[in-house]
Amino acid sequence: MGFPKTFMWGGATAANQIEGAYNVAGRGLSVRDVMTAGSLKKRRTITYENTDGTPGRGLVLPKGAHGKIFEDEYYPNHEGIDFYHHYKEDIALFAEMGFKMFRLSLSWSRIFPNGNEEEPNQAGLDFYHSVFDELKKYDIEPLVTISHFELPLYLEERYGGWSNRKLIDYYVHFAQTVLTEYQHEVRYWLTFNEINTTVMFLAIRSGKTDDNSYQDAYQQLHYQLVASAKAVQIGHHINNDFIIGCMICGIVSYPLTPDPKDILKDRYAWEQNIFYSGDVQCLGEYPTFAKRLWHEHNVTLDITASDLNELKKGTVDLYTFSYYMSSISTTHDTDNMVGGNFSMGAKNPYLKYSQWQWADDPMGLQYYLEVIYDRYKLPMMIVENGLGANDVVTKDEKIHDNYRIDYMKKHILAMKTALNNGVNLIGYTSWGCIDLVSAGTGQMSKRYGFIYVDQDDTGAGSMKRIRKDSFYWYQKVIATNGETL
Ligand code: BGP
Repeated sequence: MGFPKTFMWGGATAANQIEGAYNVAGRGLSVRDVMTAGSLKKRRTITYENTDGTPGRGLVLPKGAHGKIFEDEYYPNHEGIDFYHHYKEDIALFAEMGFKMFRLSLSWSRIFPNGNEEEPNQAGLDFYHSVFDELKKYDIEPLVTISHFELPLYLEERYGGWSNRKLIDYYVHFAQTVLTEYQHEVRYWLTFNEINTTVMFLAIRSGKTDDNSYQDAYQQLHYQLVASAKAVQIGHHINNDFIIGCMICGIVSYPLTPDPKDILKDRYAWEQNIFYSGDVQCLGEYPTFAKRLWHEHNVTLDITASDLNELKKGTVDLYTFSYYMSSISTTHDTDNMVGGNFSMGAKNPYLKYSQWQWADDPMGLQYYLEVIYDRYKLPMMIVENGLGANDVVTKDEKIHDNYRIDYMKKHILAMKTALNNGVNLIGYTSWGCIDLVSAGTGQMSKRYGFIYVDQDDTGAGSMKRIRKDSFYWYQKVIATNGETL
């Protein structure tokens, strides 16, 4: 057995990492537009003061940013890879590789510049119509993430972002608008990118419970889960054929030792980081262990009876996730530690690590697929996977990225094993199919693409697109439906 004939091969991106054109056609500022490459690299959460004097929370903003742009700083989001002006060329390249699916997200502030308007910005809506038209030309199915790691800056400054219940309504209005507008062009939707990271990244970054950050993170996550459930219901109401998914950051965790304390800690890591959000989105209610987690973190949440009702009615049709690496849970002290962006903790002696200290673990992907499929029995899709690396362009303009081919080959084989073991895996969109700005570091030099983009960490470059060796390799993978790897 191999991949089903209908298997959706493709690639994935996010608006704030590719589009650029941050200040054209009526687009408002997004939180990402005021994050410098430096602040993204440090990836720290700071407290800052809003323009109206109220405290801002939870965002990685340069001190004193307040939506101001400093001319001497580099803001990677401002140009991205200028997909806004290159989308025809880029989609033609995706088609050349044989893509069946392309994952992209919508820039919220392109459609609602401040996030709280009644009427959408027509020019913003039109841009995505053009993108969907172009995809249709080549029979590439769009997979749309409604919100991928960004929101209009105004909503952050005025309301404190997702810490405020009001955000549910603004998101729902945005979701309803786009679900309606693109109903004849888009069938596959994801409500939020990596919704679980609202709490998980906090756990990875600090592991602290001595401040109120967990309180805020769990509250934000609750509002997002309610917003997601409402969007799912609206989507199904507009068109019952819509396939709407959750999107979970899938970091597999293993215990370091057979010490029962490690085993339990590992189980609890799965519960907090992976199952908590997945259970709510797939099963429609908070799991039993949620109460223990809230108690442990000293969290008291604003959850109403009507919220719980929404969660129940708004379960998803599809489980999607990102997969890059596995991690280790332990209660023991060890000198063998990793500390890269998004990865932290004890090192796994059985695995190799990337330049950014991400564990290369294809079997972890098989493990994750099997655990999750058994839990929810929903169709699954891997909507992010890939290897970030500093690619080198040779004098004759070639990129020999055999390390990337090797990484993906192993992961696709792991998918095949899971499929043969009964997992209903329906698609694979590798991350950053074209080079883009890294979410964790804010740099261009952490590249994932099959297509190289001539743009460096300071924003200099010709934006020229060049096919890497992996481009031709992936083309063959798709042409043979995963048989030639
Ligand atoms: C995921 C995000 C993506 C993407 C990816 C790789 O968490 O959904 O937006 O960027 O990670 O991370 P990075 O860009 O830091 O290498």
